[in-house]
Amino acid sequence: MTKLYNVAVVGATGAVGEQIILQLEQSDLPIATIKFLSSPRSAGSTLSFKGKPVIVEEATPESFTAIDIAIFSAGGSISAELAPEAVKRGAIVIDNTSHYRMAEDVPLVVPEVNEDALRQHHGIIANPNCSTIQMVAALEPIRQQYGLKRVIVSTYQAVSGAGNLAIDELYTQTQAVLNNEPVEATILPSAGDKKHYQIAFNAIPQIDVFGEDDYTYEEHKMINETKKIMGDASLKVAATCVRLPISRGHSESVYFEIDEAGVSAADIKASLKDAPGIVLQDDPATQTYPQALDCVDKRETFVGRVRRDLDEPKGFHMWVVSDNLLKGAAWNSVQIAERLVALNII
Ligand code: NAP
Ligand code: 3JN
Repeated sequence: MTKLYNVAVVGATGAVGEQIILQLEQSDLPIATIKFLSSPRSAGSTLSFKGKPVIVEEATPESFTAIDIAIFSAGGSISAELAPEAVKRGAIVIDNTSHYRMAEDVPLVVPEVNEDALRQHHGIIANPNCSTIQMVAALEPIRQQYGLKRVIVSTYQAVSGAGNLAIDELYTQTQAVLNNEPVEATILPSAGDKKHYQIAFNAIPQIDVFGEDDYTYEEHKMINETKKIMGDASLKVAATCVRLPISRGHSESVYFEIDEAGVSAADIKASLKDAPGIVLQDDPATQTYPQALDCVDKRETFVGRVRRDLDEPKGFHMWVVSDNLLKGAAWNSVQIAERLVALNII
């Protein structure tokens, strides 16, 4: 008989949590019961799952009694406090925050790239940062065929990556600008930082706060997580992360250098064409390339504008687009849960 699982979603009322619920509804995961958890602010409100109402509960250690799979997306401090409580009670945690990503005994997984790492888990599995996920998904088929030496990425990130309040801020500011009214900024670029800037009709080269080396944490996440997922500490990675007034869908300009010589852009496109989770959209003659607007609600990572660098024969450029709330967060998490079941790891 098929085993059924008791599933909890922590942060169910958030931008990522809402999408986790939708992905679970569409998933093949055999679910016995579902529990939606939040802070006391949303506890008592009603969400729905597969057409049935579910009352949101406050997340506490006891919430995880009899839970098999707990998907967390309520921020790092909540995962720090409650993920060990969930594990203690027998659950496998799939954590969307950065809290455990670089911990040695925690697998950091994008199934298309390093699914085998799931076998090494000790209760917690980390979901990488959204910008990292779509980039490594696109680079992996190329790396498998031609090796990978260096990556330089610039991101064009949607506001939904910063949560529901940031989406509200973009819409409110846009309306204010169009109505010729004063604009208020309280969330972006980073709710926790000292200054806030208008995102409407702007481009802000800061995502998360700055580290001591003048890179932002988002940039550090991309650099460190890419090396960990690809299992290559010597891979050279540099990142510049930028927020744009787009509600959903992260885009990335990715420059990469491969090991092998004599590889053409057509070869790179061929390795992407049938790669898992990748859709190649690349035809300059018909102005075909991935766009943020088209990726919304899709699980795949879209790649286009593949071309060889004009000066560096082992260097290539590509444009990588994905729904940051799906492959970047909710779908990758639910996909991990599905793979745990398929691989008999749970
Ligand atoms: P959001 O829209 O602001 O939602 C935050 C969620 O966390 C809400 O459900 C909120 O519940 C809940 N929460 C807040 N404080 C809590 C507490 N003390 N106990 C339990 N739940 C609490 O944020 P979001 O965009 O969904 O992001 C949530 C987290 O997911 C982020 O902090 C980040 O760590 C992670 N994330 C990961 C990625 C990725 O790249 N994989 C992308 C975006 C976000 P209330 O409704 O009660 O406030
Ligand atoms: O801003 C984005 O586009 C992605 C943001 C992700 C994020 C937001 C708040 C906290 C993270 C993350 O997943 O890295 C975190 C965090 O957990 O550190």
